[in-house]
Amino acid sequence: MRARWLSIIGVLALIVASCSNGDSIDTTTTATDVPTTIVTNVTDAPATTQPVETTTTTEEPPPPEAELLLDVSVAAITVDDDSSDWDEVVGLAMTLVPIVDRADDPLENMDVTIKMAYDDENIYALFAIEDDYDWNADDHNLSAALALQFPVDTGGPHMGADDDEGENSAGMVDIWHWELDCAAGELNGGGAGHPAGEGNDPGNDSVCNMDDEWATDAETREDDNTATGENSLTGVWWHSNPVDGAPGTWFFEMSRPLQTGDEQDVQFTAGEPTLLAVAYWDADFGPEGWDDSTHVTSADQGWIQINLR
Ligand SMILES: [Ca+2]
Ligand SMILES: [Ca+2]
Ligand SMILES: [Ca+2]
Ligand SMILES: [Ca+2]
Repeated sequence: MRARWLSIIGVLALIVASCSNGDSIDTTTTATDVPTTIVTNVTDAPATTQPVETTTTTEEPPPPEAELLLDVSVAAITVDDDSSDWDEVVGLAMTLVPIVDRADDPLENMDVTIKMAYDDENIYALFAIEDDYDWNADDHNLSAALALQFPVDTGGPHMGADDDEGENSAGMVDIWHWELDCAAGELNGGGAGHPAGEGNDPGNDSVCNMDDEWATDAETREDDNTATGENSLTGVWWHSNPVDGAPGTWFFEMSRPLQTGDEQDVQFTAGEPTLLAVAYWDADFGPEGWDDSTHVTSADQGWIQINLR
């Protein structure tokens, strides 16, 4: 499963790199018009029946970095199939947009709320996206899929590649990459004690496919497979209305130690900001489910700056 996603990360990396450089968006990698940015902070749980209140900002393209802010505060979070522990956590609500525009593909903007929190040991994330329920136990392309990316070196100018071919690396990103091979409510990831797969790469969750990865450019995306790699990234997913095709909200709840000591991971420290980009694959993005290029992302709107208070 590793190779087929290379092009996705490459495109996302290129888009982020392009935005971070302050250049206009490369029309070879995104023909999608960037819509007006829709961002708001919300405190309600994402599953609420209340519509998310939105505020419309400028029609100008946002400047690179720091336009999207997500405050991360201390909270008591348990990774399970319950989001009530996030009720008091302020989130970032935004619209993810298709990274490519192919007229024959049913890609649409999608609304997401991202929350993060931490305690003495761990960082936590809750990704809640409005999308109908599709899950297939035998083919994860017919289910939802998710990726979170964090640049490992936030002091660098950007991550990914700085050329259209994606060959010149401009820095490493840490990737939490989740394709849904296990059912709702099950504990996914290395923290669930799943054995490594694919040549025993330690970052590869061979059971549920919640992998701890890294990338430096479009052609280099791997599981965290050093001998000293720390890959206890753990998560549980569920849906508010798990009936085939029924509208509702997908929830992805995740945690990982703040400090892993793994050079292929971002390290989180209170008081120090870092950056985030997210991507989501919808099973309805193609007749046989999503494919490499069919996804929505935050990258066109620049990095999300996450601030551990
Ligand atoms: Ca929970
Ligand atoms: Ca859908
Ligand atoms: Ca790792
Ligand atoms: Ca990693």
